[in-house]
Amino acid sequence: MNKLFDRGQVEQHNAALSADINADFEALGGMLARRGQDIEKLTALAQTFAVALPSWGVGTGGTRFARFPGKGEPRNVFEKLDDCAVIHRLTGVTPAVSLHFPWDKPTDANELREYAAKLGLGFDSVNSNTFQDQAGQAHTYKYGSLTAQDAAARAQAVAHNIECIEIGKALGSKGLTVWVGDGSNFPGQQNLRGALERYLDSMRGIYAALPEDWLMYIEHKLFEPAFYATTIADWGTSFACATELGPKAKCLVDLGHHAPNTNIEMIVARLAQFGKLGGFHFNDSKYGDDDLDSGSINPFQLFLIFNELADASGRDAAFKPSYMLDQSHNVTDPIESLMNSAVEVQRAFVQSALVDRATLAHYQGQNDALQAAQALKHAFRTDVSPILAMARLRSGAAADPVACYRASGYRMAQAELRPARAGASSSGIV
Ligand code: AOS
Ligand code: ZN
Ligand code: ZN
Ligand code: ZN
Repeated sequence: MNKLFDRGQVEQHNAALSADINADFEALGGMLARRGQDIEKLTALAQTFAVALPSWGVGTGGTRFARFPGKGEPRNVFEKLDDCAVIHRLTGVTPAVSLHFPWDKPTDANELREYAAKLGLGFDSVNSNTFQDQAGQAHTYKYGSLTAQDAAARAQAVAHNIECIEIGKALGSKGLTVWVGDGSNFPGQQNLRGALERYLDSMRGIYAALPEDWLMYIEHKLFEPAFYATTIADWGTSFACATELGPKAKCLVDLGHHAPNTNIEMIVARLAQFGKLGGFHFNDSKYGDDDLDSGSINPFQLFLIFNELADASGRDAAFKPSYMLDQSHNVTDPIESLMNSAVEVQRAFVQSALVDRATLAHYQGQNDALQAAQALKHAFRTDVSPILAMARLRSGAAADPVACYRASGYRMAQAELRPARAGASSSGIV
């Protein structure tokens, strides 16, 4: 597949744009220098940024109503990796892929690992799936998985998670993300405390199977598919469970998994303060778990989250939560959406580095609310696009990833190579 993105093609694209990028970079560099900021340092910082790709994100998503397949969708895990490699080739910021089992279960983990390595990709944390039944499965998850009343269903869910760890070990992953849809749809349907006790009991079994250098990420979500009470609904429950389980258990924040208007950056600050912030599923949303492209609805919120992360890194250099995209692309080419989204998250990261923390602290100390807010806005309003483009040029990625991708004809070529299957559908659940 990489034939479409050989060196020559990207180099040609970059050559055509580099004079403009250099000019913009110089102009921004001059402006930042007057503010006491070094554009070279910021560009080097931008080049350190990485965010993992969700294997399920490269297929077209859907809703509970319908899924409208796109052209040339990947049909298996190898083709998903091919698409992820294109994203990394053109953005330079997505070197790892997060797999979801059993959707991506390899017949031969070594073969998959080698295939990924040849594409220049590694594997991020692996995800278990006990939110749907698989063909031939002995016990149903209709009434829950890790919290099910049925001990056999719980044992099956625990065993599946342990199997995910085993596959992940063979692939070189270092973490397991556990999101369960368990909960209830009616008041009285479940004993609320009993469900959480069963969850903890199941999670202890999974935790015991974690290798020394692995982390377990607990992903909470307010509602859906359980519409009355979700067992792991909020960061408080997630924090309590991670604390109960031990140091290898951390909390994962998916940006779409909160009640509307929740102050997510404050959750980030709290979890970081108590050493339990494990990582993120980046996306954007207007109403619920919309899984829209990162930065497409509320880029200021994304910036404020990164502002908290910059504060946390300033306090502890070892602080390094894991970053991943978790999105559903229903009306766009998933490769384009993922490229844009990775760049939007990188943008927020660089903008947060522009915040003059001493000035901010000064205004905070003076209770100068107006100027403190302006200190943040000043950074947020700065267009760092030339820094991002220069970082890509220097990393050998594409100056304008979407333009380069469109010019390549990759999607149309895949449409030929990967004809749609009748009734084709990927999960559509994200
Ligand atoms: C579900 O809403 C979550 O965001 C999970 O991260 C899930 O495992 C993933 O989106 C794939 O469905
Ligand atoms: Zn998620
Ligand atoms: Zn989501
Ligand atoms: Zn979600």
